[in-house]
This record gives sequence, structure tokens and C-alpha cells, in this order.
Amino acid sequence: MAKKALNIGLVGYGFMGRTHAHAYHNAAQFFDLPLTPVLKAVCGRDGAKAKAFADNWGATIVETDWKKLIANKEIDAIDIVTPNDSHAEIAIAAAKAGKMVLCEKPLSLDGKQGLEMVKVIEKCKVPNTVWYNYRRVPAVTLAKQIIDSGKLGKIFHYRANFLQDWTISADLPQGGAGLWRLDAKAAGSGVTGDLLAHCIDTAIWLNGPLTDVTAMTETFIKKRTHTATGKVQEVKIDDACTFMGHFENGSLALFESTRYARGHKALYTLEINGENGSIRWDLHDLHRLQYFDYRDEGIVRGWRSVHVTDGDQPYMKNWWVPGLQIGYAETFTHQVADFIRAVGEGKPCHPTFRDALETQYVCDAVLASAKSGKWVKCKHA
Ligand code: SOE
Repeated sequence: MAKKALNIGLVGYGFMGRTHAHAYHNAAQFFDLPLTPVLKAVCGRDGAKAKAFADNWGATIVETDWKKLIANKEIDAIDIVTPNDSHAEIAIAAAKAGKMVLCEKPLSLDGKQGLEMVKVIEKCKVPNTVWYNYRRVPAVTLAKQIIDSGKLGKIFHYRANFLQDWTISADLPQGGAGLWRLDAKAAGSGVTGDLLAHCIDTAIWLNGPLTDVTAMTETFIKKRTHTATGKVQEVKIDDACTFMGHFENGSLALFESTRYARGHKALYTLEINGENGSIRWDLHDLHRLQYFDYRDEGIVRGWRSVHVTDGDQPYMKNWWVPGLQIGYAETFTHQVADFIRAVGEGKPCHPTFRDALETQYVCDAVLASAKSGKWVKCKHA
């Protein structure tokens, strides 16, 4: 018997919109879900572009006003893939209208705004999640299982990098499609909210809360033409950010992100070192987990490169036969599948808005420390 549909209204149709649309298309084909996700509507300011996107992905409703989309009774869930400065208004209105809300990361411009969103979403008791997709790379989920099993023992270090190189040209304007990430008004911050937020979300998930941080940021290109005004304006985002900190479990944190690491496109790497072992992961080789166990017999002790494609490894029994890998797109499919299962079971789908607020608070502390030059304590969600 055909399963009941869960109708999605997508607000925004850029790069992230495509990743989500693709996931709605294949989640029910690969995972046994209690409801079938259906990308029913697409909303965007440019009606022609929204229609082209909708036609491409089989959505039948096109809107240019997200308020109308939210008011539409056929829509069960609102998925927000707009620039960061509109997440709060749309998410709050959607929750108040009783819709489920899926929000692209980062949750908000800052912790203050994020807290407002969490209050409303929890008061309205609507299912919610934030798309920190890297948790759902099978190798990263496997890292979580290994850490939680206690195999690494006491944790000493957690380090992560997210390196890119796409903003090195001084000719690149700030603002507008794709480039809103360079405009502090639209983005809230630079690499801290865009890239380090991913690293922080994964770190908290794998290693628990951060307590305090000391950071430095740099804006290498101080002025850029703004797409909206055509004028040369000050750049207010952080182009690069490095921070150190402490985790509640006593381990030390070391994080770095930049859009000025020539040669690196999206190099997210993480490493965790415990008393018995270590784990290392790299987005450019995302289906492998590097694992070292000190307790191995001495003559064969060394780093193992685990090819995470086997049916008993996270998510993989739903895909191909062992040895054949999946990629970036499927992390979004996993999030859709997990969200719909959670809805079916009446359970939260992590990261929830509240989980994402914890990340937002760390970002706030990082930016405050970079400004003051002092250690800053992290608030907790
Ligand atoms: C920025 O280039 C970006 O697209 C981020 O916004 C995404 O969250 C990250 O996953 C890849 O890089």
C-alpha cells in the first residue's frame, strides 16, 4: 500500500536547495520510511527560476512569497535554504503555523537570534532539524559509534580544519547569489558560521560540549564591491579563523578554517586522540576512516584505513554491495530518512534547533574572543 506523503515546501533554490531536493527524491527509494517525502512546492523571489527548479524536481506548486507557502494547507514541512539572515523569520512563522521545520545550517545569525528560534519551535512542539550533514557521512557516524563504545579511552585532543580557496581574488564582489556568504549582513559571519560551524557541530556530537575558547580571525581583503549597491564597501566577515579551547571532558580543542588555503576546495578534516587510540577523517576521502589502536599486537600495530562500505557499517546496508561507496549527496538523503523516521516515532531528529544553538553559542564565543583577544566562556543551549 502506498505510504502517506509528507509534503515539503522548499524556500530557496540555490546549491543547498539542489542537495535537499535530490535527497527528497531518493530517501524513500533506499530507506524504508513511515511516510514518503514529496517535494511539493518551491518558493523563491525570482518566479521564473523557482519554476525552473520546481519543474526539474517535479514540484507542482511555485510561490514567490514564503508566507503563502506557509499558509498552504497541503504543505506539512518547510525546508529553509535561504541566506542566513532570513532563517529566523521563516522558521518562526512556519512553526507558528504548525509546520515541521528543516533549516539549513547555521541555524541563525547569532546565539541571541537562535535562542528566539528555539523558544518558538519548542513552544509550538513541531518536529525540527538543522542540516549539519557531515554527521551523516557513514565514516563519521562510525567514528561516533567507536568513540561511544569507549575504544579510544580518555580523550586528550580534538582538532579540525575546514579549508577552502574560493575567495582569494580581490575582484570577487560581496552580496548576491552565492556571494552572500561574503556579506556579513546576510551571513552573520564568515568562515566561523559557514565552515567552522560544521566542525563545531561534529565535535560536540563526537566529544561533548566546549567550555571556553581563545580565537583569532583575519579579513585579508578589506573592501569589495557590493553586488546590491555597486559601491566598494568594507568587508565585515572573517576570511579565516583559528581557535583553541577546552572540552568539558578535559580534552583540548584546536580548530582552523580559511577560504585562503590555495589548493583546498572543501578540505574538512578531523582527528581525535585518546589514550588507547586515534581516529582521523577527511572529507576528500569521505568513505574512509583512519583508525589506530594501541592495543593491537605490536608487530601489526599501525593506522588502519577502514573502507566504510560494508552492510554492518552505518547506513551502508541501504546502498550498494560491500566495496562500493557513496558520497556527499547521500549525507542529505540520510538526514531526510532519519528525520522522517523520527517523525514516525515521535522522537527528535538530531541536530535539533536546540543542538544547533549550542554550536551557535560556540561561534559567538569564538568571534567575541577574536575581538577582545581574551578567553571567552561558551554559553550552553
Ligand atoms: C561554502 O562554500 C559551503 O558551501 C558551505 O556553505 C557548506 O555548508 C559546506 O558544506 C561546503 O561549503
